[in-house]
Amino acid sequence: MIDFHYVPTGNNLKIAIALEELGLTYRLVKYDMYAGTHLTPEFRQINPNSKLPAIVDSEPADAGEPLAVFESGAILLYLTEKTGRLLPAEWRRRQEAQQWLVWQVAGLGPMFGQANHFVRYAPAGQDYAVERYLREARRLLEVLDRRLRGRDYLADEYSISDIACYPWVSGTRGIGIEVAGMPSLAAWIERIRARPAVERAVAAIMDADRSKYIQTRPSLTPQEWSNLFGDRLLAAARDEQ
Ligand SMILES: N[C@@H](CCC(=O)N[C@@H](CS)C(=O)NCC(=O)O)C(=O)O
Repeated sequence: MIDFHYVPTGNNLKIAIALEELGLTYRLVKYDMYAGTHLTPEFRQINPNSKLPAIVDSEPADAGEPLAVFESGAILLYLTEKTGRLLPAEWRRRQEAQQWLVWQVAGLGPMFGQANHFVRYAPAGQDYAVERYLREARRLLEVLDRRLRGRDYLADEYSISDIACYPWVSGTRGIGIEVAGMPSLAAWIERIRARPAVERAVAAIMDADRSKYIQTRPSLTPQEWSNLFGDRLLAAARDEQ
């Protein structure tokens, strides 16, 4: 049994998709970032970085104590190692899949995260930051489109690198980026969207609360702002609450 600690956002959808693709049994443990339910000492035992997703596997490979894993890329790698699936068996392709996975977690994820922050949450008037991150997000999409020309998947066969990229890339309209001019990317998005496991994953975690995380300029209470971006988040990193 795997406990899947999550909020209904893109980084978490990666893990839901992988769990569904792999047919693993999991239990959902939901958090509310606005209310700060992830900023507890108990959750820091699972993820010292206080971010979602995280998993706890009660049947790890060494048959030892339950094992907690955080960081979406590490969780995806953990699940492939556990099952021997979703990473190409062929050596050269596997290198490619791993490279695109790291590209997502180290590049596309943080850049889209900042684009999302400045478009949705920052006070109006931050034009330089908005333009900087949207331009970079668009550049990364162009890189993906070029990679996918003549290919169905990033490493030719469907793998965790596709799963890692899909959630952010399929939701760009919300921050004002259209993929219509990137035909290979648009076709790849539809190919993945149509997978039954992807549909099940979306149904499992992207519930009505999803809308909370894709609002533009939500009016946050001081407490919510503190939980999301302010002192309460910092205090959790210091283990002060
Ligand atoms: N690099 C992390 C990013 C995780 C992340 O930023 N998660 C967001 C939700 S999508 C979060 O937990 N935010 C809570 C917070 O910042 O307090 C990963 O890939 O797992």
